[in-house]
Parts: sequence; structure tokens; C-alpha cells
Amino acid sequence: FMHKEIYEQPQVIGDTLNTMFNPVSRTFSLPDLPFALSGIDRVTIIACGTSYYAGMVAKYWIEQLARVSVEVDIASEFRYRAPAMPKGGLALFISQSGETADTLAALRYCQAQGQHIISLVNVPESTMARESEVALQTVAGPEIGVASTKAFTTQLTALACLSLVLARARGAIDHATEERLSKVLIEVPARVAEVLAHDERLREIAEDIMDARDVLYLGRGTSYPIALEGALKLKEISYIHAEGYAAGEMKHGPIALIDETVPVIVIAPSDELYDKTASNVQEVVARGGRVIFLSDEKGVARLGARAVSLVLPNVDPFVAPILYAIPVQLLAYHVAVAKGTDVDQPRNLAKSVTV
Ligand code: F1P
Repeated sequence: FMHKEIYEQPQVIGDTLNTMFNPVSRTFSLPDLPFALSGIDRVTIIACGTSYYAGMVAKYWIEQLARVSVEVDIASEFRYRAPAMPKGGLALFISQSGETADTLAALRYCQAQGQHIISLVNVPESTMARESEVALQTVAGPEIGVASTKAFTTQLTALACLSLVLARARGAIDHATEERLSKVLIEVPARVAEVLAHDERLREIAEDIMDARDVLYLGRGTSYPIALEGALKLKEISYIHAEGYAAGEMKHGPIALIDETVPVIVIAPSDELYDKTASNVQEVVARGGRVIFLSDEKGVARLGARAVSLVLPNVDPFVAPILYAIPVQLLAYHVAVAKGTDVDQPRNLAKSVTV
């Protein structure tokens, strides 16, 4: 199922975009809300696992585009913190299943705190959808593989649309920028299809990783949550110990782990953060680390021959996290297949964690 679900992404991302795209204005909109987005000045995003990483990406988008303060938290901790929440904030819950126990408990807590509740789920009849003021939907179709793939990229897609809508409602974005970014989003399914064409190359790279005991993933900006997601995917299905770090955090500890046995997967699209990430790569290489560098043509050319590289399509930095999610999914998939693990039903994991 996992490989099939990875390949469905151009279609389901397109379907998700279509539910929110207005072809007349060529921008995105949400269903009618019972409250004004223009009055929202605080957003709390809560989720677990892969859905939490989607929330982390949304934090960058919403803060940059809509200039609203965003807090992201894992539901499994949030519910034990009794967080202080000024009334009238927006609480956004992200869940593939819409049934995850910790996320649901956090939703009910936020309701009691007088927050506006939006959920983003893949199952429209789920408990979270029913208990929210507004239920937004990813149109991923049923996801059978336990490791989330198409649910994640459709969550990101819907969150990118939501960020643009929130930015417009708050007057934080001009029309030309909104139209440009909307166009970039609409083109994502075509770009995803191009990324999928690198499947065979990722299978080759996976052969280099399959015997590793530990793998590190590094990224900066919106590539940081993708590094976390890459590490989670690898752990979940191949049982290799993997950690994702913010690239700038390397020198605060993880660099001590670097030697020739530890593959370091770097997610580095050409954006304004590229140079800083490239300098982290030099630090890894200088310590004998084995770098696998995911970037575009310009980024790979600038790095030179210091790493095993994958050349992905040139994309606007806004949508890069959606596109760069695909190679980390495929890499984990091929490592798991090479190791002979059950990719669709990894040991100890449940699709929906309801207790
Ligand atoms: C959250 C989640 C998934 C993960 C696994 C366990 O589920 O952590 O991301 O792949 O299946 O649960 P959900 O709240 O998004 O349904």
C-alpha cells in the first residue's frame, strides 16, 4: 500500500487543492466560518506524529504570511500542561484519522477554554470532525499503510491554502503576492509527479543507508520539520535509529555523532537559507560524515562533489516542504524493502492511536 499511496500524491494533492480553489479569483477560500479570521491574533496547532510535523510547517507559513503568532504542540504533552489560552484564539487540530485520543482530549480542552476550533482531518465522519466548529478536509482517500504519506502532503497542501486565506483576511498579504503563491500551489501536483521520477535513484541511495545503525536528517526553516518527518518515516518502517535536527542545532550536540558510519541526509532547497545549511554540510564532510544532499540543480551545483546528491525540480520555497516530503518517504520505503520489513504494518504501530 505504501508505495501505491506515495504515487497517488499528485492526484490527491490536486483533489485537495480543488476543494479550496476559486477559479474566478484564482485564489483559495475556506467554507463559511462562524467567526471572523480577521480577528484571530493567536493560533495554537495541536497534533501527534506526522500530523504534528505538518503543523510545524504551518507555523512557518502562518507566521511569515499572516503575521500571527503560532504555537505548535504535541497533543500527547499539551493535555498534561493545562495551557493558559486567552479566549477567542484559534485552535487547529490536525489528524489523519480524526480519532487520535491525545489530540481529541486537547480539542476538548481548547473548547472549554473558549477557543475557536478547526480540525483538519482525512476522515469526514470522525469524532474530531464532528466536535469541531469547522472541519476542513484533506481529500487523500483512505490511507491503509500505517506510515502516513499522502495524508501528510495533503495536510500540508490544505495548511498552505489556510495560511494564504488567513493572510488575506488579516490584510497581511497583497493581492499580487497571493495570486503568485496560489499559482505556485496549483502547480504542485505536476512538480510532485516530477519528483516521483527519482524513485529509482532513491532506491540506489537506500542501498547505502540500509546497513547504517544511525541516520541523521538536517534541515532549516520549513525543511526542518521535513527532516523530522524523514527520520520518523525511517524509524517507523525500517527500524533504523534516525533523528531529525534543525541544521543550526548540529553544533550544539549532534555533531559529536558524526563519523563515516552515519549517513546525514540534508534537505536543502535553494532558498535564502541555503548558504547556512551548505556550511553545516561542510562541517559534516570535514568530520568524515557521509552526506546525502537533497536539493535542486543550482543547490547541487553549488555544493560541488562533496556529497551523494539528488537533483529535484526547482520550486518556489513556499511549496518546497510539500515536494521534499516525497524523497524522504521513498527513501524510507526503499530502505525498509531492502531490509525486508513489513512496510505497511510495522511492528508495534497502530494506524490510529485511540487510547
Ligand atoms: C497520528 C499518528 C500518525 C502515525 C501513526 C500513529 O495519527 O502519529 O502520524 O503515522 O499512524 O498516529 P493521526 O492523528 O494523524 O491520525
